[in-house]
Amino acid sequence: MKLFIIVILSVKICLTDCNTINEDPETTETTVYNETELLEPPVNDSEVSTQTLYVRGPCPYGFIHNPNQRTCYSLNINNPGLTWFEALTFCMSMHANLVAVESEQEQIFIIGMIRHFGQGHTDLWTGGNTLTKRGDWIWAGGLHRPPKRFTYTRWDPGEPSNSNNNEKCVHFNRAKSHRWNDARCDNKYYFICEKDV
Ligand SMILES: [Ca+2]
Ligand SMILES: [Ca+2]
Repeated sequence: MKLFIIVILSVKICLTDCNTINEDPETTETTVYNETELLEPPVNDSEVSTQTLYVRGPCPYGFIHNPNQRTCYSLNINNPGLTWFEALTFCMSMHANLVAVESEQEQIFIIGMIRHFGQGHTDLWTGGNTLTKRGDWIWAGGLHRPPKRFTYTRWDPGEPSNSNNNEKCVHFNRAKSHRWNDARCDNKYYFICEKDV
């Protein structure tokens, strides 16, 4: 029990200071999902927090473990938000990438994580973009992974809209239960970094 409390405290502390990386893998984890409820728009934060416990697991200090995807996330919710390129650069500075959402389970997990930490009212960048010459939708590559085409999508109905032919980057849209929207890459949002275990 003491170890579990320490893990949770570590995650919360990171929300204000995520720059310290600690490779110590010693943690415990307990995760319970209620996928049906997490897909419904929107659930309140207290419901989510009773269903899923977010822990560091084998992830570096400041990251949250998603055991089903063998990956780790860092919520970056300090003011001010960053442009998509700034966010990507920040994640790479943490030896991570902007998040790639590659399954329904991953979308559900991330939505729950956003709401659990009280950030359900914010937009957050993903690594999704269509900045290549071919115009495919891809997840940004980086230090440890190549760019990858989308194999799963959770667009909000009517998206991607590419309004004014100037929406090339993908964010979790707070107004639409964090389904995806393409937006101007120079908008400033919070963001989620991802690092594989
Ligand atoms: Ca991922
Ligand atoms: Ca759009």
